Amino acid sequence: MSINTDAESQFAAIGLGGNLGDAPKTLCFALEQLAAHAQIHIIAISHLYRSAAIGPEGQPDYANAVISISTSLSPIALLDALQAIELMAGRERLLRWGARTLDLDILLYGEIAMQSERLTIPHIELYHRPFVLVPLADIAAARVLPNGHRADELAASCSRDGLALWPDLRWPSTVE
Ligand code: ROI
Repeated sequence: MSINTDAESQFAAIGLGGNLGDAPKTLCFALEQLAAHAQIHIIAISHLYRSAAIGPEGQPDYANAVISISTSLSPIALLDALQAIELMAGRERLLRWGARTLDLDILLYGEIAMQSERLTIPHIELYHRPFVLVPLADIAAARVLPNGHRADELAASCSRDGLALWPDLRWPSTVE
C-alpha cells in the first residue's frame, strides 16, 4: 500500500457497509479490490463497527467502516470504480433502503460540493448517520467537514445507540 503524492491526487472518504452473508468478509474483499486499483491508494482504515439497520425493520445488523484514500480518479470515475466492486461482491439493487451485500459510498471528495443525478458530494446523509461519523472520526478526527464542524466533534455529539465495535481478526484497521 503506498500513498499517491501526485499533484493531481485528491483526498476522499469512502463509507463501506453491508448486511447480507459474512459482511465483515465482504468489506475485507472490498478493501482488497480498492487497494488493487492503480488509481486508488488507501491512506487509513477505521475500526469495523456493527450497527443496527436504518431502514425497513427485520434486516440483519450492518458491518460499517470508513476509509480515506488518495485518488487521481474524478468523482464520477471513482463512483464507477466503487460500483464495479459492489457488482463483483454480488450487489443487487433491489429495494431502496433494503438489505444489501455491499454499499460503497463517496462521503467526501476533496473540497468538492456537487449534485448530479448519480452523485451528491458530500454524501447526503453524512451528518445524520452515526455509523458514518464515528468511523470517519477514527481516521480523520481533526478534519473540518463542509458544514464547518470537526469530524470528532460531530461523532462525539451523535447517539451511539445500536453502534458497537465489531472485533474481527480479518479486519486490517489502521487505527490504534
Ligand atoms: N443502516 C446501517 N446501520 N448501516 C448502513 O450502512 C446502512 N446503509 C443503508 C441503509 C439501508 C440506509 N441502512 C443502513 O443504505
